[in-house]
Amino acid sequence: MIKSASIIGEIKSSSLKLKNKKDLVLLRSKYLGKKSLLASAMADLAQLKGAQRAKLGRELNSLKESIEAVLASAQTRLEDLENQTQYQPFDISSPGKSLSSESRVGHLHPVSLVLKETYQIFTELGFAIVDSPEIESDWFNFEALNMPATHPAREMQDTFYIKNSNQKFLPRTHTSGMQVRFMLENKPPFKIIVPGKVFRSENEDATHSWSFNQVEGLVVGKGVSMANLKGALLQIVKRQLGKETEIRFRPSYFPYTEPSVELDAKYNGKWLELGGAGMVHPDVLKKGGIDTEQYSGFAFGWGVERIAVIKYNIDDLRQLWRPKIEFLEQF
Ligand code: FA5
Repeated sequence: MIKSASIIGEIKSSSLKLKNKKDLVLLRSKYLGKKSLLASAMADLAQLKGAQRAKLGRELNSLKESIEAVLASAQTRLEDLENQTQYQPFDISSPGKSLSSESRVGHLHPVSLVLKETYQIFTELGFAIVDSPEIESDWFNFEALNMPATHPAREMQDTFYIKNSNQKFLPRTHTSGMQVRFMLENKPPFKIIVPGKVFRSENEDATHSWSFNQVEGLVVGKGVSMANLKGALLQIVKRQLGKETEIRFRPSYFPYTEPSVELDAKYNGKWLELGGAGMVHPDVLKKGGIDTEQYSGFAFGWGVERIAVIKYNIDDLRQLWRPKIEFLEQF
């Protein structure tokens, strides 16, 4: 006669003491193996007949199912235990590995390297670095800069608009939106640079991407002239790109500067446009609440990726923002 209840009690208490999967295999063979009590009771079934045989058969099957259930839950418990030892919690604030040939240590992105140097040069020259919003109002980005809704100059800065804003807000197309924003909140004289990301609906190529960085410059004071603008830009750009870099100014047009110029640098035998600049248009100064009888100013805005292209001899500016570690590791 087999005592199911005591067998189940026995295996349950043994299963709680298991330490690893090897113990589990031994326990399984003790209760379900060829030499187990259950196996010999099953073999004895053959000698019984009729209803007695059917009754005992049912009892043995139910015992087998109970044993299997105990073994399955023991297996789950052991697997959980194994995972816990495998994935030990660790302190993410503890110091990293020391420098060695195997450890990969990150470094600044080439655009960040260029910006770091830009900040150094401009702060030495007494400029303040001003933060600015990436989502700008249509008014600061365009209207305040003499580009009303129908102005053809908007075409060159075709862009995305913020949904449900009735075309009032946009990811800024240039950092120039900061000019009037800053003038309204500060009294001249001031010298600032405004670095930041800008966005355009652009046909991409080796020198154009849909999102890039600009550095805006704005200087307002008494007697600020075009000669100051030229001198400052020549000095700053040469410091960033090296004295030997050939640079030229070319007449241009921006609705918010008068006169306007474009600044190019020679790269691989060709002229590459770095940025636009000019004397701040009196209408723009007025919109910023500045007395044009007393003050004048110049502004410029250049592309940071273009500086990186020349400085690091990169053949396609789009590579800078592709997640390719082999490319970025070169800098
Ligand atoms: C402007 O964005 C004017 N706001 C610059 C300015 C500021 C003029 C202040 C006058 C006074 P432009 O669209 O040309 O101008 O862009 C300036 C520079 O940004 C370009 O010369 C170039 O260096 C860079 N740039 C323009 N478009 C792209 C692009 N798609 N990808 C990468 N760099 C670009």
